[in-house]
Amino acid sequence: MSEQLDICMGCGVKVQTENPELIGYAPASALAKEMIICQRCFRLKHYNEVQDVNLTDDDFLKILNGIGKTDALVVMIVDIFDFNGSWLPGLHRFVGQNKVLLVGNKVDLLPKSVKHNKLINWMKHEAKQLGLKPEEVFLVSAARGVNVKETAAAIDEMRNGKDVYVVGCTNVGKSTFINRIIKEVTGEADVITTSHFPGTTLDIIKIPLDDEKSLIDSPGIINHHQMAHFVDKQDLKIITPKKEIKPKVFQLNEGQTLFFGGLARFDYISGGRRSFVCYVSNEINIHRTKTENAAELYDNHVGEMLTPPRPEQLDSFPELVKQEFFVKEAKTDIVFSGLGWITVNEPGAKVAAYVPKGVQTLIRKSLI
Ligand SMILES: Nc1nc2c(ncn2[C@@H]2O[C@H](COP(=O)(O)OP(=O)(O)OP(=O)(O)O)[C@@H](O)[C@H]2O)c(=O)[nH]1
Ligand SMILES: [Mg+2]
Repeated sequence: MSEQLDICMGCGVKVQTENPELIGYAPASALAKEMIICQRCFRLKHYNEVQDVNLTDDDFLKILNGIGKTDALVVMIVDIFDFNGSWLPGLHRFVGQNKVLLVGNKVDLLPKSVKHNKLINWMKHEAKQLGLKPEEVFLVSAARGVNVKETAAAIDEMRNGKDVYVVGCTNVGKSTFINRIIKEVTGEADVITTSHFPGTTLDIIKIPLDDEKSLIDSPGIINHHQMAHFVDKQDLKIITPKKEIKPKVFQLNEGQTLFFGGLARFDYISGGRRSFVCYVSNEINIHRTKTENAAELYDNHVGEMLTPPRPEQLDSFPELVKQEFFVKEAKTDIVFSGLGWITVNEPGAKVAAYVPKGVQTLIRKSLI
């Protein structure tokens, strides 16, 4: 890795020693080290503090656009907890003729009872709906090392002596996945900087393979409709599940409402008494109330009883907007992009989902 002397090993940016305010800054003394990391990566690694950067969506898209011109294998990673929200729309435009493998990461967040084969079939089905036909689909936990070795072996076989680009939207775990592979091969841990903040990797990072080719990490594309972009750094920790989600079951009558903190609202409109299974971070409080009182409750208590957001965030927090859904089929999910979903087991329910303006809601075939 010493040939990339002026590139930060943690995030991929060109290192400069002139301006501490700009990306890539490292003190001159750092250049003497074999592996250089920039000040931003240093702070992320050691203090878990993020320095904002002035890169735009276009900068990241340009990097991805280059892939179509190369002869490579493309590995697209999605966050299985936010499958739709972390999907990279228009991937086929970036990849050109190159083959694509799809990897669902963070499987450790789903209940252990979930059958991996079923979930892989579900991913194939959803990928097809979204216009992508991957050669293969894998399910891993990069953080816990579940199935990474097997997936890496399959990648190595399928790349056919070519470079491998790992792509995906921000925060899906691309760098964690590559770090895990590096660890398996060299024993060295946490080579690339990872963090729970979106936008950690800033440029491509080439990890040499044993045949002059590279395993290439890339900066994540920012999907602006993900909940992560509507909460601040502190609340991001609360909404991001860190361990296996414990589903919470609610028996609701028509005319009842659930609040997910103050971030989202779910109304059960009609369809008889029935159960709803909620999959959200264990740290989010779910509050049940009557729909007729819900708007007033929200106005009076958002930021305190209904939190996150916290009171100091309220000024910049968007209003909740409503979308109605009718559940036509058994086992359907109502998805609050980036926050989680509610599974409805029986058809015939009319419901409404509310999320901050700009966040996506959708209805899908149940993932579990
Ligand atoms: N629960 C869980 N969290 C994971 C897993 N893999 C990665 N993460 C977490 O997801 C967050 C993002 O990980 P990164 O590897 O930095 O994601 P990235 O795709 O490289 O993000 P960008 O560089 O911003 O595009 C970190 O907080 C990781 O710890 C996993 O398998 N399970
Ligand atoms: Mg990264």
